[in-house]
Amino acid sequence: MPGRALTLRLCLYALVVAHFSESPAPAVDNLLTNPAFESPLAPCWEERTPEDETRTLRRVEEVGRDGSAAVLENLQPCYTRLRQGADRSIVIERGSLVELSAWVRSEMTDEARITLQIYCMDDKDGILAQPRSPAMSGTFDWTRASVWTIVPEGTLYTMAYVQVQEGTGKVAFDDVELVVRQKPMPRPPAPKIVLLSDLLDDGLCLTNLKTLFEDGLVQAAPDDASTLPDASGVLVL
Ligand SMILES: [Ca+2]
Repeated sequence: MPGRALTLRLCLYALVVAHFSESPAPAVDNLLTNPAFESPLAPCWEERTPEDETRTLRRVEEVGRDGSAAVLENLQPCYTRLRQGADRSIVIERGSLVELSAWVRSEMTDEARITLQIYCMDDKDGILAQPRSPAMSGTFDWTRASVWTIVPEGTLYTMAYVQVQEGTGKVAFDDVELVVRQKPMPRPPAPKIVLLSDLLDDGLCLTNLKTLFEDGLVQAAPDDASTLPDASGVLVL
């Protein structure tokens, strides 16, 4: 009965489509603590620029996109920064593609530059990457801001900043997220390059060849042809 078979196939197809369309998107872990500011700022959120006569940095209840928000106020034009991660607690696999995002509402003057910033730091607290989101200014309602980066080789820990530079007025941040959008892509093996040579191991030429061809460089004696069959190239020096 072809009609019945077709009906069964269509039912099966509908079940499969329903299964996949109803499956929730995979959860993405937010690497930040207290991202919605529903708890006191300290100890996770740190005033990178302490309060003084030019600025305040505070958690304010019932002004957030939901619940509380972090509110940075420039009483005078200055650089006001709130951060998380200087304690080296945020460790992300190198080569990962990450996004820092937040919802922002502003009552700042037009001179203000409101940004999010990611810092990727090495084991000596050196900066390996420090991308910022496009700057926003003036007065606007809740708007999502974000910045992306690939965590560089050598990164030990990562920090997240919400900040405003110059201008006066208040800016509120809520629902900050630092998430891995894509794990590192495996690198394809380097093409095999056979080096038929008696170059010295500590010579500059050999050092440069190793940098250029990485693990693909295979050294062989000048008269050794056994490594050639699967090679992508041969150097005779
Ligand atoms: Ca909130």
